[in-house]
Amino acid sequence: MHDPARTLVAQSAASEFDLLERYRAVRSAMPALARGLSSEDLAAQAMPDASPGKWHLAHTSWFFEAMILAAEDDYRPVDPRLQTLFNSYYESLGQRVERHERGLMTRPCLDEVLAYRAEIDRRMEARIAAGFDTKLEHYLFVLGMHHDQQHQELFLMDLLALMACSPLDPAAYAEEPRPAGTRQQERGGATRFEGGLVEIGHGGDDFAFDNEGPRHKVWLEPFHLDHDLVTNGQWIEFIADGGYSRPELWLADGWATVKAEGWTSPLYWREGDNGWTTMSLTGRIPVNPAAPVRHVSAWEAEAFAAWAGKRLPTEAEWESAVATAPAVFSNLFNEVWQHTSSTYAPYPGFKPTEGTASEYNGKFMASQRVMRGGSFATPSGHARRTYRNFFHPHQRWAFLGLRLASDAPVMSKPRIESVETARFRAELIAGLSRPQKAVSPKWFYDTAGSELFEDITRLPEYYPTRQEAALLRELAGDLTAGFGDDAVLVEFGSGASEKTRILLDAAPSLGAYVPIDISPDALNAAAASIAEAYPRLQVAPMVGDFLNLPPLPELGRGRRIGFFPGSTIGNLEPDQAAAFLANARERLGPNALFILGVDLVKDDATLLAAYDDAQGVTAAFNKNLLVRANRELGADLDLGAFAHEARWNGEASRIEMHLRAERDMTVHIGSQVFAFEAGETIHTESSRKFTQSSVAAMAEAAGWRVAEFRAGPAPSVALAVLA
Ligand code: SAH
Ligand code: AVI
Repeated sequence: MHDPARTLVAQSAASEFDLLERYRAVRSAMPALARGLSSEDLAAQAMPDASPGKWHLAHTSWFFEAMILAAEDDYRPVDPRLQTLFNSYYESLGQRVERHERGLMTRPCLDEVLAYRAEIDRRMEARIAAGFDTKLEHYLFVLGMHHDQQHQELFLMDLLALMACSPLDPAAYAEEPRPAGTRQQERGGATRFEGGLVEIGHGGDDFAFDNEGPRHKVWLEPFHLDHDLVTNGQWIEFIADGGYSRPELWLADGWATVKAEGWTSPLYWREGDNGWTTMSLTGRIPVNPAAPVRHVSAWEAEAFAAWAGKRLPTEAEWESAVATAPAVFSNLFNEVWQHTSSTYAPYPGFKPTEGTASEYNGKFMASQRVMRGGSFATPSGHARRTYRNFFHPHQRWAFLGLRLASDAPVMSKPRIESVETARFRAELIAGLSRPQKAVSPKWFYDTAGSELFEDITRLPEYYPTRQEAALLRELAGDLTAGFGDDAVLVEFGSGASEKTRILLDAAPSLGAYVPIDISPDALNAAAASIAEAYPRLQVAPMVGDFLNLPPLPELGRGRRIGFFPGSTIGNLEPDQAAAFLANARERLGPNALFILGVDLVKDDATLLAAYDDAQGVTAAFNKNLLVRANRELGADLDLGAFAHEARWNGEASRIEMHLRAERDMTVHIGSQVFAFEAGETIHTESSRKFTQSSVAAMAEAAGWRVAEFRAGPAPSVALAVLA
């Protein structure tokens, strides 16, 4: 592959000997390409855009004479006539033969041109030996060598165009000249580049054409750039899909060109009985589907990109991507120049080279397109990543192809993870690392989870909420009788605070209400709604984990009443429940009361139905854990690969909810990987079912006394008053 570090001009520091060696190497290349071609091959001109080989041999010599040698005092031209004949486009150097007439110059003949070339080389070698006095002289010398190299590629392009004019499909060479090296393997895929404010263009002291600078800043939105070039095989699909007959794929000027030129395939392609063939420097050959497509214009490249649902990269995207990750791409510099969507324009602050060479690039900066990279025919060491090649958008005789880009979705700014999310991440990772994968049910309750729970409370199968609310209504008078004035009601896992209203209605002298819940949205909505319905009540919601209770706010003068309905205590492990009750007793202070709602042991069928309802709401509630992990932690849990399961565990007297893996799989949370075997479960919730004595044992272990225990009708739940 091309090595950008090996450009010609580490030469400012190079010795005279190195310069001479380099000069000779560069100058020997074109005569080597001409060897074996006939003088007729080298004299004819295929079309106005192309030049005869003889002209390239002469013009590249003329360049050294006009730019360097002619600057000497009393310079005597090798042959004054050649000054005009081989001036390409330099207005300041007077008359010239128009480009389209270059093929008409039968004189000087090839031998004379080669003699001219030899004389220029003799003079240049003497000039090199004398040394270059100024930076500009040195620059022009190196420019002359790069100019020669550019024409080496043009020589091959123009020669191919000429060979393609013959119905005999002649081979210019036995083997394709590939100074840029062999083709690399395709890699597949694309890399995402973040873009932002990047710098492109040439800076520094090594050689570059004037059009490559100055280095400057460009803003890029995130983009993808394909690793590989578009292949002939892909182009054949494009053709087969009507690529050349669907105006909607083409830019207007491109479509006009397609119609005017009658394009139906890349330049040189022909369809025969044995499929597509193309013209190459080794004659007519079958189109190799695996090889990068060649000889497509910018118009065609644009249409192909539109067909492929992608786009051409801008030249800044191309350069920035190649500077960032050169190793991910195949064939950057050694197959085809790659079309960009950028029009050829001066970079901000562009300054042409001083003097005659100011006409080298700058005056073409209109109506052309930029191509990047390099082709198989580009001399080794000639191209670099800041190199700007340019052609008109309809031109396609150059070795032009394409590499596609696309817009990359803007990723939301990395959010600083909330403490709560960090805990969820840590607990889920720890829980999935256990032999029996398990996670606390408290992580069910994000906004969606809290809403799903409210849906559960209205299910026909889910009796606990209805039964408990009925019992509360029945007992409200008794329960609130001992509250006294200005009491503070502290509710744990308050959720929607619906049951609370039953107590609040029965205790109008209550001073304050402190709902505590881990689900902020549910808590705040409930608190606001209670505050509105009970304007005299002070409402002080606390977001957080009731297993980690902070000191309660100093509100009201009366006693504190703990309220823990819904059998949420059954969702705690027995030791957690005991610790919670003990801690709550401490936080509530002396003389506190505690109203505890529990679900009671009953027949399995009733229990199982309550946790595996016909509508699948409980299943959705259970799976919300996965939804939340995917959204909040960026996990990749496949929702379809897990099934909701409810089990009665008689030994532990609890209903268990699990998420069962339906197949072997691996799951990622950040950098962590977890393997699941089919049938393996995540234990997501236990819902313990109590008896009067198990409630008493639990309460007493935490220092409470059961002052009252009232069970309701079947399916029964119970309310215990602890003191
Ligand atoms: N008390 C209501 C809601 C019960 S649902 C009722 O009886 O209908 C359980 C509630 O407890 C949910 O709102 C959930 O967000 C909350 N919760 C669960 N674990 C929690 C914890 N460790 N800390 C604080 N709140 C929790
Ligand atoms: C909140 N908690 C008491 C409910 C229960 O019954 O254990 C949560 C629940 N899980 C499934 N359905 C409802």
